[in-house]
Amino acid sequence: MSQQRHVVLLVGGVGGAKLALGLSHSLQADELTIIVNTADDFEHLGLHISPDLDTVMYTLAEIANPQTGWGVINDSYRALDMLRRYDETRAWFRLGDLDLGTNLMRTAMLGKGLSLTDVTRHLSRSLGIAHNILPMSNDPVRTIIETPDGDLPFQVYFVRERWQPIVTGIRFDGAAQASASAAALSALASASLIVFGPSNPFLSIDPILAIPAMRSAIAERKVPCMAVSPIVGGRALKGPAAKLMQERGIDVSPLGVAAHYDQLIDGMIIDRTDAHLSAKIEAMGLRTAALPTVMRSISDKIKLAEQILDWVEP
Ligand code: FO1
Repeated sequence: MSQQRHVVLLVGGVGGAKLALGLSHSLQADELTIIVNTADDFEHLGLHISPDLDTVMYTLAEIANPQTGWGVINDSYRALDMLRRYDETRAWFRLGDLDLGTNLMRTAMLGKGLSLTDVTRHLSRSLGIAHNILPMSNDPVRTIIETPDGDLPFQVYFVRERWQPIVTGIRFDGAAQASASAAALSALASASLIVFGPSNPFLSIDPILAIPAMRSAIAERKVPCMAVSPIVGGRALKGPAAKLMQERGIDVSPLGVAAHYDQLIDGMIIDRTDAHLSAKIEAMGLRTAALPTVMRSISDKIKLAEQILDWVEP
């Protein structure tokens, strides 16, 4: 009996969310589960903010800001403008008025003792999303960026300092003690395919893998695990992935990404620009396909999703 198709996609922010949208158009609700990094989460202005969960949710609801990839399309910033009059040192994180609604609701529901998994299910279902968006854990995990001038909380590094500080180390405080969410583990147990989205390996995928039960679920997988390279032509499409690789002396190419994931993946999808690297990736024992991985339009996202599914399950 052929196993029920169930793709489990691990993602962080914008890049991974685009592939999630493409896959959500090709797969039924019970055929796709998206496990999202929550180590970017932070308490800000008394709110629990989950940037990657919201980026995936807004993207699947097709209300994400198309310019930035995060936040809500056509949002206004009147609350932020008022806040700035009282304390401009806390206005660096641009939280829009509609986005505020999401974060107010999440904070209120968490305050009533609901889990981040239950909160995310309520928010995503309320936005009409049928597919399952799951936090990697219901426990707090926080990315800390180590720099020559001291430690920075993730959003301070990424947003306030525009990821310019030199990174000497990355920690995921709380990961070793965090439990993978039961829903995420059961999704992995019933997966027919695991995909690491085109997200930052060090800041989006690694925090998920830093949770012991997550890493072992993937290390002991019985199905293929494929990574989509977030590096195209020696550059990251968005964010600090290439800069982090340079700072760590890692080859800024899909080869460097493949080496980083090591035994946790069985194959890698690279961009056509990097097709010349296929033989070297295969020499690492990985299956590889060179596809158009740069997603601008919705049809790019759907086409990439369909090509990945055809390649893995012909
Ligand atoms: N990223 C920025 O570069 N500048 C911002 O002002 C900003 C605000 C923001 C508000 C809500 C939200 O969900 C995400 C936001 N992001 C912003 C993106 C966020 O910092 C990153 O998407 C993730 O943390 C990394 O993927």
